[in-house]
Amino acid sequence: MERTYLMIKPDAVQRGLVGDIISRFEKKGFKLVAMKFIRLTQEMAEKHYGEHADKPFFAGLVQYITSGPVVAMAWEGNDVVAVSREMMGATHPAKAAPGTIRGTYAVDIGRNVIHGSDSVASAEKELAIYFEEAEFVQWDRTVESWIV
Ligand code: RTP
Ligand code: MG
Repeated sequence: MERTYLMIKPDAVQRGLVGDIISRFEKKGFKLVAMKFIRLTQEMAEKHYGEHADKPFFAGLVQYITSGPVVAMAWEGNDVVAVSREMMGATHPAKAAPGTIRGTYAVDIGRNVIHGSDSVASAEKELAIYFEEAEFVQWDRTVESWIV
């Protein structure tokens, strides 16, 4: 089953949006398989956003993502990587469709509420930063057949 890495960013934790954001993915039908409430170290942040290391916004991005706690999560489901990116909305909240997470809650590209892996390969790389293999929880639910 496909997996993605989703992270509720520090601005969303501060604003009390954790429950709503998790709820959207639960109600969609995706399955939560790992979750941690943590504060990223400088090293974790630089690794997570390594692909942006040469961008002008990199220092500010690392400062923001380490500024407070985040919710680090692994979610499973059919096409969860692409579908969760759709649910998040565009990177720049001004371009994020109304009703998406960023379209609903954000106005600033540097405070855009949630992170989601942009490909299956990125998901594997990112999940390995935050979780040991043994931390992924295998579980079944009886309503599964009604959702997928
Ligand atoms: P993320 O990785 O955080 O889920 O966001 P994303 O895939 O939608 O966007 P990405 O291109 O990976 O950029 C990572 C984060 O960097 C910040 N950013 N600032 N022009 C700018 O000032 C700029 N561009 C990107 C955003 O906070 C974005 O989420
Ligand atoms: Mg990205």
